Amino acid sequence: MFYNLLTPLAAEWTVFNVFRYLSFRSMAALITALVISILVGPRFIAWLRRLKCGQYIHEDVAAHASKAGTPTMGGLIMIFSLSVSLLLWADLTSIYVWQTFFVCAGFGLVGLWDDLSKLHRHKNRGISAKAKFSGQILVALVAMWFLMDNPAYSSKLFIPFFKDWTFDLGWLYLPFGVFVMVASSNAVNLTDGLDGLAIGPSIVAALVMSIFIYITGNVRFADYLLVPYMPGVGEVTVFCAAFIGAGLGFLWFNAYPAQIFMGDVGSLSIGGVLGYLALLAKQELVFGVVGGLFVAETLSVILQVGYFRWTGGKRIFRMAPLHHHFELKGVPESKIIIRFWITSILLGLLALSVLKLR
Ligand code: 57M
Repeated sequence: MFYNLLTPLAAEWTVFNVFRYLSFRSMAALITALVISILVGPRFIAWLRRLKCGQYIHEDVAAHASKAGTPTMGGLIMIFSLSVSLLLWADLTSIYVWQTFFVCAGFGLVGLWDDLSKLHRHKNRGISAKAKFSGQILVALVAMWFLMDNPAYSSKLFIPFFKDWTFDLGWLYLPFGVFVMVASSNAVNLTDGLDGLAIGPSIVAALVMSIFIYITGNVRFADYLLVPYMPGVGEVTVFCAAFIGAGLGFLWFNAYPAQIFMGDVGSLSIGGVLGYLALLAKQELVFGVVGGLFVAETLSVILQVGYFRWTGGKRIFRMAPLHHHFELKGVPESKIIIRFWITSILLGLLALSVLKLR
């Protein structure tokens, strides 16, 4: 809004030129979203407590018993503060910003549907896996239509570390893109099982993606770093910054010991939008590195279930996803969380090294 209202005044008062700069607006968006979530958090948590929107806790991991009744659906704090911050600081004529917001809100709605139905049903049972999956695929298909409708769209995959290697998926890019978003959404959901475990690596991934998005939208940087240029995409940096601010604000309350969980409304929207950002920045494969922690958590479930069926009852891990394995081995929750964060920071740095190592 400030961009649209105030930059026209720059001809008379040069000070308003500052609203043109992506860097300035991104910082402001981050701080605004952070402050809003910290301000609304306590009221929202108290309101959820009054409504008795507490989390059902499984009996299998004893250490979690004390978490019973912790309010869930904290993802709504993030989506609210992100929305207000975007309204203030983004260029509201940017189609890319609206499309990215649609993906975030669309996946969020599927998650909210699940969260709300869990409240009304017995023992944490939300909507059916089929309904959840269909909702995710629907949102992802619309997102793919946004991408493929763009004249600057490319169905090529850029192979990290090899500047001349590309792989054209052609029409297969459509199912591939849907897969990236839906898998990412579910992977963040699986990871969201300890305080701050999902939001920390999500903030790191958003930070890395914001750098790639900024470069993709800047003709000089894109050319210099051999990244495909997409005019106008740079504005999504403001979205990423607001997302990071909202995530940090949520972490304020979700940090161990958590006062609130993000719920599916948080995990599905975060995962879905991170996948979309990777497609937008044409960093689909690099995203596998940035989100390596989410990949590892998902793989642990696939391996565990596969091995269990194959051997007729044996397990590789004490329990999947991976964080439960460490919990059951007696590693304290806060240690697992911080170690997973450190791993995700390392993976983020590794992904960024792709920029120059070609
Ligand atoms: C949701 N939800 C958390 C909270 C959060 C196929 C199978 C691997 C699926 C998996 C599963 O259901 N995963 C998806 C995980 C739950 O958190 C809520 O859910 C939202 C995210 N969707 O925002 O609202 C619990 O996680 C804990 N939590 C925190 N802090 C947080 O900030 O402590 C969450 C956020 C909360 C709280 O205790 O109640 C969850 O884990 O349920 N299923 C599992 O992960 C189960 N694993 C399992 O059955 N493994 C088997 C096979 C199937 C692979 C095996 O290894 O043999 C475990 N889930 C739990 N206990 N809770 C089993 C043990």
